[in-house]
Amino acid sequence: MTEQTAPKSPLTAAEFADEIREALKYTQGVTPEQAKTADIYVATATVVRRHLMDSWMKTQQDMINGNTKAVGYLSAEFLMGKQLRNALLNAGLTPQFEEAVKDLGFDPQAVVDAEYEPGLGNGGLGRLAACFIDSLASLGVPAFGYGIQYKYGIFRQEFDEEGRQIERPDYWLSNEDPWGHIDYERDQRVNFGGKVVEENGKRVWKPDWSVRAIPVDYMVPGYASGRVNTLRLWQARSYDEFDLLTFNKSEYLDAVKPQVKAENISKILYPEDSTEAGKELRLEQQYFFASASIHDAIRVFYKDAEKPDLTTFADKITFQLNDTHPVIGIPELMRIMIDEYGYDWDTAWAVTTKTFNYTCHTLLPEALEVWPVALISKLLPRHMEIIERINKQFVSELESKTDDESKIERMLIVTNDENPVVRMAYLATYAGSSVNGVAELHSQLLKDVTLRDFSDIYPAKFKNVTNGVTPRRFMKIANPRLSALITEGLGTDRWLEDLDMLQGLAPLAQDDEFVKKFAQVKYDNKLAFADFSKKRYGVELDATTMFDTMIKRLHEYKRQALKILEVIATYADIKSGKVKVEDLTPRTIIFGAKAAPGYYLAKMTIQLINNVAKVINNDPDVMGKLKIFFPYNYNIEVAQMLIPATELDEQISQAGKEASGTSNMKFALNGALTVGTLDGANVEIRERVGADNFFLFGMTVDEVEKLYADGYDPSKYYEADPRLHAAIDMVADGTFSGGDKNTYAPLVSDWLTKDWFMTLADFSAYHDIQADIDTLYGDQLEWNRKAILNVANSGYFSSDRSIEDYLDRVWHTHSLDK
Ligand code: GPW
Repeated sequence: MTEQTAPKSPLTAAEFADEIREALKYTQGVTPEQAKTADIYVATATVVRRHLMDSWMKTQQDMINGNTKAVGYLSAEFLMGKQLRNALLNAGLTPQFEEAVKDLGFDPQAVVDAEYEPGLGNGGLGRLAACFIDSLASLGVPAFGYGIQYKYGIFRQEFDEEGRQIERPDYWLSNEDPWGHIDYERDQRVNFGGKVVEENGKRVWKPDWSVRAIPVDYMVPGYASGRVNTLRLWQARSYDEFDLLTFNKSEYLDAVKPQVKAENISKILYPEDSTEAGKELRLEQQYFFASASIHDAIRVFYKDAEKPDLTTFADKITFQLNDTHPVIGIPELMRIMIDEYGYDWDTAWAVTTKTFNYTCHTLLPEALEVWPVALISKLLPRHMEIIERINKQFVSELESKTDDESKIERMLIVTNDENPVVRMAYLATYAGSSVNGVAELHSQLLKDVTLRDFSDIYPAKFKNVTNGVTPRRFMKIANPRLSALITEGLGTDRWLEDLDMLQGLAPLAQDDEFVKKFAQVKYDNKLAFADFSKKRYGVELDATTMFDTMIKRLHEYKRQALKILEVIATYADIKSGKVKVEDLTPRTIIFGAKAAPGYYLAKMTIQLINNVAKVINNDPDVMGKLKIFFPYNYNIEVAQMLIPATELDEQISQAGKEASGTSNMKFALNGALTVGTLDGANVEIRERVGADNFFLFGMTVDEVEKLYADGYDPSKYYEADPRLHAAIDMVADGTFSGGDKNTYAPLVSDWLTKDWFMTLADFSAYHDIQADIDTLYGDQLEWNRKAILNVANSGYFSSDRSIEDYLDRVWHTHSLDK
């Protein structure tokens, strides 16, 4: 008997079907006969939401009335993915749903597919936030996710005839959103602009425009915890109906300007990932959601009290700043306490420093946000005064701790050059209780390099919390076949709450029967993905080839170029006869990646990949042996199909550049082997799954640093390795651009003269390791044994464990039921 601990509602399928019929009638006004698939989806969502309502209300009550400190996860991005299957799972209604919907004459998967994916994030950072709120709820920790309900999420990607990326608006709210509840009664005013004046010896901010922040609430149901938390996303609306004065002058368009300006704030997600976009509107967004969220927390935890005792605020809630985007919340809490509630500076400072913690997600200097003093002064003049004072206080604190003036200069929160800026990471590090990186290597490099001066002076603030991913979405929901096999192997499904239990699979890697079942699961997942790619993209895939996948934002440091150059080199070897096509291990190479719309080289790399695909996929000389598939608009839905079907996972960033990575964890948990560098969380994955079960190549962080220091010349590598030479020549000679030698000239020139992320230097090692990969793949039993060991030893990478680490090391709080 297998133990079943998954949530299970007593509702029968027949009752579920009746409730769907009722929702169809009373909320949508259609009969089951008139209903379209999308109607069934909306009705089902309505019903599931009702079944979660009691737990949601009880969780809120317990949170407000209990004495457990809550967590406020402040994030500009929440990349949630589709909600229906997750809500069904956590409500214990999945089997009833399948049966009820079939009885109503619909296909359950089609109903699930009818949901439009909310893409309110760019990539890893936003998806991490979504995994974290899932785990907070599953662990029963009272928490709010706070962010922005963008009207347009991450752009929809298309490719044109030439293989170039086209960005289309993602109007995800064009149909009904049954999950979000707009709570007009709990709105907040957010002010901007104007000036600060002196009144009765006090600094008083006289803003000149304001925006109405309206919360849209989403349920965040926990798995087997009976708890449902809240994701509160703010929408910006205007207060001014019409400026009648202007209107009377019949300047109609001018009259609606304030509305347009206000509503612009939540209109669009900035599509840059790991690159700073120092735009005024972005600062408006950041302040908008930080301010509304802090005010909201005060309202919630002090029950709308006229005079809340904010000296206890840090006992009610702790705010986690997801990178620097919400850091403006720090001077905002100072301002609220001093200006709105009359506390003195020291009291406000004591509370503020206890309330905020900061997570850094990068090592790239260009991703560390700075805001011009001039811009903050214009948009938030009172905050600029507060930041200046924090900076002053910081400098005197530093002077008492060090005589090193150049060090103090380097550490300034507000620089004192000609065009002074505020360094948000420094502000967060000084004002917060804790600073953490997202993988061990990353946290170490933060201490040693990026924030070294700070870690010298405030060593106790620096912590590591290695990222994690939710096994509910990325195993149970995305990979039902493997989940069933794991449950069979372990004799229980409790591993979904305690992922370390996967270790129990390790002995089964020696059991040939189990290994064969595992291999069958992988094969079936590949067939399912091939089916998906045929239906969605019209592309036929051969499930007997190795599925070799690289999915992540297109960025130079992630080195998609390394992958495509290696594929080209292999192709060149076949064309020149150096390698016989029969000797090739057949591979399907799959890419998924969006590039920031203004990122020239990244977009050119997309174009190159698409055109290499065109040439290789149509060349009879390699037909059936080598195929590239680049599905456009990679998103969570595609990830959920593709990760379970992947055998080889590419994590090939330059060492010291990827803070953590999280798809690497999803792949290991779904039984892919990784080919990767010693970067980010790859290091910890390899430690856990074992060096024998991981394809390691490339330079280490120290080697990279040394090479930079010695002076890096990429052309030497081009000259030294004929395979690399041939590959780059093929790009340059027009093979992938219809003979046009100019198309990729900027890319080729960058490789040969700059190559900042040392793609060329790592090429030979990367090419060489492909032979090891092919050899192992030739022994399917061995390959799958290693894949099982990857699954068995990756339980550590559950986001439940990450959240437990935050609870212990950073938040010092616990579940409601403890
Ligand atoms: F630059 N990450 C991201 F640090 O997805 F802000 N977007 C971003 O803007 C930044 C980081 C930022 C990613 C990291 O690149 C990735 O390594 C990490 O796994 C992920 O954040 C979650 O921590």
